[in-house]
Amino acid sequence: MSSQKLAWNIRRKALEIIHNTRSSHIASVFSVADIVAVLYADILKFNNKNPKWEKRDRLILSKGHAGLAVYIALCESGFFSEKVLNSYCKNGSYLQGHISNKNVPGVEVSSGSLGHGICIASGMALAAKMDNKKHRIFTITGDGECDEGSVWETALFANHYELNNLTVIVDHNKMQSLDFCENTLKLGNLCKKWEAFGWKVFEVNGHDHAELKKILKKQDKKKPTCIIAHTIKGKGVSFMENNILWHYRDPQDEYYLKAKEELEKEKL
Ligand SMILES: Cc1ncc(C[n+]2csc(CCOP(=O)(O)OP(=O)(O)O)c2C)c(N)n1
Repeated sequence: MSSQKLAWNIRRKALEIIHNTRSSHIASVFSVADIVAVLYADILKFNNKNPKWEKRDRLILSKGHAGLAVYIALCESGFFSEKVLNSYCKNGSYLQGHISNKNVPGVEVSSGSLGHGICIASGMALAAKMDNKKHRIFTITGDGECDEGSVWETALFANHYELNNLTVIVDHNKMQSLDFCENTLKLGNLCKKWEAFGWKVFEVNGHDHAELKKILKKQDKKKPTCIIAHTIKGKGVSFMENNILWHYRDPQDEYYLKAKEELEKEKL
């Protein structure tokens, strides 16, 4: 499946599931949908018949509240059925709102407490280097998540150990849960900050698949890589874009119908 089709499926299915289960984080899922789609369609090496295949690349979604995007990508990539996907956030389901790896094939680690997934990713990268393994470790963090001190501890750590097998993608939508990042805790110039910590930094449009594909293939000889992906929170549905309400709100009634209509117009 093409990354474009996968991204559309992520948005369209997420709308249905979040509407049905009255769960949250739809704008966060839409923000990261293209990044997740390009990773699963074009970049990550995996085996859906053997999720623990030793040579697989690892993806750790550090902004675990957007887990539905990864669950949908995994379902579309053949890791589990549509029936399992549709159990998301329902009683008895293993598919928790914040991404969980318990009994969910393809999910590497549970996350959701911000600032932790990225640390686990750097530990995995160090372990892979020590064992002389060639797989890569990718992790996606939010820009609000960069308020966490542990993110910057990871930045130091990965530089110190020359973890060139580690790629951090910052979903830089300039928003967090209750306000814009600028009003919550100023991040300044994220590119310069990661560069100052010794990382190879790229800046991309986080909704441009060709650009993402090109940059995600790059790996420095020594440095860990940080991709600052400029995104729009709520991307794909006009009234959700850059509107803080849709971090937690679930689309019902006319909002659901309007969102569905807009997405259907873009169907591939
Ligand atoms: C340690 C921790 N503190 C607070 C929260 C509550 N929380 C959930 S999502 C969120 C906003 C995160 O913003 P960002 O990383 O920019 O994610 P995005 O806006 O892309 O969804 C917060 C504060 C959390 N999950 N973990």
